[in-house]
Amino acid sequence: TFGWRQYYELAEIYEWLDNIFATYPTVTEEFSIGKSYEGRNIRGIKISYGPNKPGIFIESNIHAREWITSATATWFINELLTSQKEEVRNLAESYDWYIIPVFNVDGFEYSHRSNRLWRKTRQPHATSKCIGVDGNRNFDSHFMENNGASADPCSETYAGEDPWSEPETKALADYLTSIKDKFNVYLSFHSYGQWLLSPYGHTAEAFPENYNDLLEIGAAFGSAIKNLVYGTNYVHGSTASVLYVASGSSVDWVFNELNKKVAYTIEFRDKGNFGFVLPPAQILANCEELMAGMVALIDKAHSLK
Ligand code: 0X9
Ligand code: ZN
Ligand code: ZN
Repeated sequence: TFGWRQYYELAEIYEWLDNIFATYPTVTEEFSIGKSYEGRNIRGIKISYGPNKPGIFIESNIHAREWITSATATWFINELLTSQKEEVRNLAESYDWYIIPVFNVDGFEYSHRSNRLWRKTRQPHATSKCIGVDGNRNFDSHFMENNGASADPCSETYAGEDPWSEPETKALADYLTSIKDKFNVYLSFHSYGQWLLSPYGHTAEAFPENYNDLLEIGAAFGSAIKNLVYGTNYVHGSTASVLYVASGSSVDWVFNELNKKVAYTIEFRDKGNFGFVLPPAQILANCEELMAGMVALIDKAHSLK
C-alpha cells in the first residue's frame, strides 16, 4: 500500500491518485495540463470544498531527481483530504488547491530507471548528443539573462534553444494562463538546501516592489518550522541574492508575467549531507515541517493583503 516511508515511481503515484479521485469524488477534480515529450500525461489534482475560494498552485518535481518534492506533494494532498487538525482543515477548506505532484514526468521516470541524479527533461537536441533542458530555465521571463542559465546543451542548467522549447513548460504556461484568475499563490517544490526563495531569480540588483512582504512571509514560514521539535533551519530571501542567479524559472514567470504577488521556490531538506538522495526515513519529518511552514505562510500572505 501507498505511504510515505519509501519513494514511488510514476505509475504508483498515478495509481494512488486514481484512488484519491475515487475516494473523494465531491471535493477533488482531476486535471491534465497535457503530455510530456515522451507522451506521458502530466496530471494534477484540484481540491475544493466550495465555490470561488482563493487558489493556491503547487508545481512539484520539475527537477527529476528531487524525489522528496513529489513525496511531500502527495502527502500534502492526503493531509488536505484526511487530516482532522484544525489548522489543516482551515487550509484545506478555505482555498482551492491545484497540485501537480510530478511535473517532469519523463525525467522522473528516467531517474528511477537509469540515472538517479537526472535533472532535466528528456527531449533530444538536433545539435548535440546531450539530452534535455532544465525546465526551470525554459520559461519566457528574462530568458538566459545574466548568466542565470547555460547555452550548452550538456549543462545541467541548459535553458533550451528558445523559451518553451519543451512541451512540458509550454503546457504548464498555457494551463496557468487559462486559470490565472483562479489562483494568487504559486509554489514550486525543489530540493535541496532548506531555502524559501522569492523573486527575483534573474537579478540580485533589483527586488520586487512587495519584497518586504515577501520577506515577512518568509520569516513566518521559517520560524514555524524552526519551532518544531526538529528545529530545522530554513533561510529566506530572493533567489538571486541568497542562492544564485537563475533566469527563466517558473516562479519568476508566474510572478512577472501572470502578476502573482506571492510566488516562492521551496528547497526542502537537507543541507547537502544526503542532498538529492534524501533517505526515505526523512520523508515524514520533511512533510510535517512543510505543513507547519505552509500554515504560517498562507496565514501571513493573506493578512498582508
Ligand atoms: O536552480 C534551480 O532551478 C533551483 N535550485 S535546484 O537546486 N533545486 O535546482 C532554484 C530555483 C530558484 N527560483 C527562481 N529562480 N525564482
Ligand atoms: Zn530582462
Ligand atoms: Zn530543483
